[in-house]
Amino acid sequence: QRQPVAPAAAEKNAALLSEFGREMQAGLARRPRSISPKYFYDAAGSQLFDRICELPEYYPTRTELRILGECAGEIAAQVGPGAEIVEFGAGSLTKVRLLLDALEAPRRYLPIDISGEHLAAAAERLRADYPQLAVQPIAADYTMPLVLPAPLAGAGKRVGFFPGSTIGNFEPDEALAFLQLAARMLRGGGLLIGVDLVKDPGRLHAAYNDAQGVTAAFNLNLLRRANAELDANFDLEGFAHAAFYNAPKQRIEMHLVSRRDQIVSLNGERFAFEEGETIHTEYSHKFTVEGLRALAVKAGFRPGAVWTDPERLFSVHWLGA
Ligand code: AVI
Repeated sequence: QRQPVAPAAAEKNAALLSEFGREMQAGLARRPRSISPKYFYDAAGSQLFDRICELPEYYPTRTELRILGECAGEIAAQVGPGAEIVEFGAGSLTKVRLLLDALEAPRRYLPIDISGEHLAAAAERLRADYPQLAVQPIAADYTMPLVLPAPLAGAGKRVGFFPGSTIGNFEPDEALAFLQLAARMLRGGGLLIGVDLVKDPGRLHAAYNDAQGVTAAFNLNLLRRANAELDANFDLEGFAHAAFYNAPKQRIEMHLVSRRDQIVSLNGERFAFEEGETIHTEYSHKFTVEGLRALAVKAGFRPGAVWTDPERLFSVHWLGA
């Protein structure tokens, strides 16, 4: 049960809270309880995610890198010379290096990421390694409309890069909205997108329930972050990581499950949890090749080549804009 606070105090508190605080408060108040996966990625969460990418059970990262490496020649032929690469949610700018190494004389790289400081530092390192490339970081939320700088004179195609199957973390309507935005931004060029494929549920279950418990720590980090940044008192031992494959919806669902009846306070508000009650923290949608292509058509793209690994675990698509 949500215990109301006096309206004046609630208003003042809401004004003082960060976006994370407001969303956490609203997420705990609604049923079913939920919070956006974007709040996983503070410094500790980003480090845990990097560890997930190295786990033996978590196949997406290494499989995508393998596809990008092995199909680099064909991808480069599709993209053409002098391209301008726009990366959505660029992070540490690591995967793009594989692409840059394969392409013929890429002209400019425009990485977009919400975390401006981290992006600026990563851009500096990239400049040092690719002195011929113009690197122009853009600190912004890439799910919002934004105006890109005008193309450089004589540049080739404008090509979006969206690896890692991050599209799977969006709700279906958000995924369509993002692709529509990208199609408009990249008109005349294309999008290179990495997408995790529907597969044996056992394989998916293992990838999100690793033996070392890193994914569990990643999920629970959300509560640790709430304790550190918001005035919250989650008992991390009082919640368990749960991840399962929802076959009809073609998605992994991650939740935090209350291990017992308990009351948590956040910014002066008290939230009662019954044993077994959950907070939904992430969807990770999986796609068929045909399903992704159909979604891309709906968004205004012309699907082109698709590259996969021999086990068909993961796919990289060229979508003409
Ligand atoms: C970032 N994203 C594509 C990852 C995924 O697989 O959905 C996040 C993740 N969640 C748990 N493990 C990895």
